[in-house]
This record gives sequence, structure tokens and C-alpha cells, in this order.
Amino acid sequence: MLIGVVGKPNVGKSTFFQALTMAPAQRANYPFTTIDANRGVGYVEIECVDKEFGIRCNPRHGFCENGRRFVPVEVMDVAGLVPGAHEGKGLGNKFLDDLRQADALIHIIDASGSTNENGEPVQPGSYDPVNDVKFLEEELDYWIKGILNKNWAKLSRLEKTTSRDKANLLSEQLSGLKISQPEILDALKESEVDEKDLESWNENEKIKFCRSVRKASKPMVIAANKCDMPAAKENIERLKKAFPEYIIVPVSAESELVLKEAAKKGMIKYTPGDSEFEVSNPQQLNEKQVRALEFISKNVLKIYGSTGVQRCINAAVFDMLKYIAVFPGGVSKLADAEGNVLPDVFLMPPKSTALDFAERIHKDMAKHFIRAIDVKTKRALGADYALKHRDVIEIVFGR
Ligand SMILES: Nc1nc2c(ncn2[C@@H]2O[C@H](COP(=O)(O)OP(=O)(O)OP(=O)(O)O)[C@@H](O)[C@H]2O)c(=O)[nH]1
Ligand SMILES: [Mg+2]
Repeated sequence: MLIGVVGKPNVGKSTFFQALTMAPAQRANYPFTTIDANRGVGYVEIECVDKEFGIRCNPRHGFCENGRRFVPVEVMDVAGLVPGAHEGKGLGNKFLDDLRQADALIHIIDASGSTNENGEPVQPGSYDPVNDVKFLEEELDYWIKGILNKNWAKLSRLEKTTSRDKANLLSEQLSGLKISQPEILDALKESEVDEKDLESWNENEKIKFCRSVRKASKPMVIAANKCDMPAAKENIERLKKAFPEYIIVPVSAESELVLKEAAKKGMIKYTPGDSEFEVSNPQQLNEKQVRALEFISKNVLKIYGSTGVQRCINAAVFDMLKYIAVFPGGVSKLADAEGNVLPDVFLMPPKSTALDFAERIHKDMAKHFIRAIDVKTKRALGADYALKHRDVIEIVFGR
């Protein structure tokens, strides 16, 4: 699972990435601060199952706080994208190619309207961020079209001269984008080109198809960043009206970073996603820090309910990709050999079965699969049992 953080330059992508992963990334108020993609580990939050068993877990990866379990997910921060990127403008194609492997995208926009289309600083509120959503969609569509066009003549010929059909040929050509053949079939239907020979597609039909491919292969959440600035409020309302099809999350990446850093230093108690924080030791804070924390509380948490960073990654993984979290466990034992209770939890794609889960834990478990057990109810489950979010599953296997 890889989540890509995208957007035009200077909107706060690296700040968001850093707030999510606490991995260092260069940040500054000018375009193209980031050139090479940064990769790090962020966390999605789920309600842990440990309290249902009356125990406390010891995660091997990630962490658990007050029954909220944070499960690792890989995150990538890439260079900013400007209009014309698919033709190589800005850092153009390099950026786009970094995105191939992403399962979903978080599109960071500057909701305060203080950066123009090239990411240059302008008077807050003077640039309309509604433009940025359309522009990014288009850049991605044209980028996909570029990948198709590279081999269009060859694909058309193969369709005519071999037994291979369109879906098969196109899914091979687009395989790097993480799109499946059934998704390609859906995209062909949605763009109404499923009955037309590749040779006869016009430019308009190609772009319509690419749009469908983009929606299927790179589902997107919109992070309306810099919501701490007064100009953002009205823009966020307009964005929600203009794009009802998107999940739009008000975000203050900068605030999340400040809160996480303060929590790390022991100044405050704060768990990512919280709607408030608690000052642990008021004496430890200087006047500037007090003011910064008060600002965040008043202008972000009280208005929007959280800094939004955690909500974005959760929305990408659970609402857009529809993944579920499943815990391996045993009816008689929830700990591993080292005594770690519920040490693992796996993020599984939708429609995963008990057998898929066995495969995910270990190939041999799937090969010698006998049955699965729902550890919460102790009910036996077959190989094709459809897993549910927060299931705890034991796999019984032979040798
Ligand atoms: N007010 C406010 N400013 C922010 C926020 N997040 C980022 N910024 C500022 O926006 C500027 C750009 O931040 P970066 O994280 O470097 O932006 P980027 O999108 O990675 O920029 P490039 O790498 O140049 O594309 C910096 O001055 C940040 O301090 C936020 O939530 N609120
Ligand atoms: Mg950056």
C-alpha cells in the first residue's frame, strides 16, 4: 500500500508528509523545494480489538494509544506539479512517473488562496483553489494518455491481428499504474468505447477513457490545507459545493506538525486525529509556544474538529480504497512467541477472503489451509469467507 501526496508547488505537501510520517523533508515558501520524492511511513487509525478481549496489545509495527491502533502505511511526497507537467513543464514527467506505484492520492491544495497556479506566493485569498482540482485531474489524465499513445499503433495492430482483446492489451500497457483488467473493462464501458476498435478512437474518446482509468487507479482525497488562515474558510465551502464527488478535508499540516513535535518533547498530550490536546507541564512552555498552541486550538481544532491530517490518510485507505484491517490471532492464544499480544494487523483489499489472509501471513498457510476461525465468536470459517473490518482470524493449516 502506497499513498502519494500530490499537488502544485508550495501548497504544503512536504509539511503534510512530515506531519504524517515525522520523517524529515525540506519545506520552504517557494516552488520546487522538493525535487526527489520522499518516502516514509504514516499510520492509519483504527479502533483496536484489544479491549474486546480485556487485554492490552503490543504492536510490532505502529502503536496503540487508548484503544486506538495506528497501522503503518507507506507514504510518498513528490515534486510539485504545474500546468503542462505532462508535456515536461516544471519537473513534469519525473514527478508523474513517481506516482505510478501509488494506490491512492492525497491532493494537497492551498485553501487559503495564497499561492498562484505556479505555486508562487500571492496575497492570501487572491487565488481561487477551485482551479487546482481541475488542473490536477487534467494533468493526470494527459499523463495516462501519454503512456497509452506511446504504443497506440502497436496496440491497434495487435487487436486486429491477434486474438487478444482491448481490455487485455490495455491492461498490459497500463500495468505499471496498478490497475486491474476488470477495472480496465469498467473504464472501457464507462467511457463508451468498449465496442469500438482501438484504431478508430478519436482524441476525445481517448481522454475520456484515461479519465476513467485515473479514477479507478488513483482514487483521490482532497486536503484543503492552510485552513488555519482566515481566507480558507470561504474557499473550503466553495470547494465542497464545486466538487461534491470528492471527500474534502480541511487540513492544517503545519498545526499537526507543531502538535506532534510538542507531544514528542513531552510538552503536551496529543494523539493524532484528536480534537484537543492537554498541556502536560505549563512551566515548560515559553510565551511563544503558548501563543502557537492557543492559535491552533482556536483557529483549527475548535473550528474543524482536528488538524485533518489523520482524517485524510484514513479517508484514502478506508473510504476510497475500502481496505479493511484484520488481526491474526488464536482462539487459545493472542500473543506471539515473544509474548506480544495482538502484535500484527494487516490491511487487506476489499473482498479479501480467509484464504487471501492465510496467503498474506505465509504462503505455506495458504497451501495447507484447512479452515479459519473467527476468534471473537470461535466460529469455523471456510476458505472463501469474506473478511470484515476488525476481524480476528486464526488459520488452521496442515503440513
Ligand atoms: N499557514 C500554513 N502554512 C503552511 C501549512 N502547511 C504548509 N505551509 C507553508 O507552506 C509553504 C510550503 O510548504 P512545503 O511543505 O514546502 O510545500 P510543498 O508543497 O512541499 O512545496 P514544493 O516542494 O516546493 O512543491 C511553507 O512556507 C510552509 O510553512 C499550513 O497548514 N498552514
Ligand atoms: Mg515539497
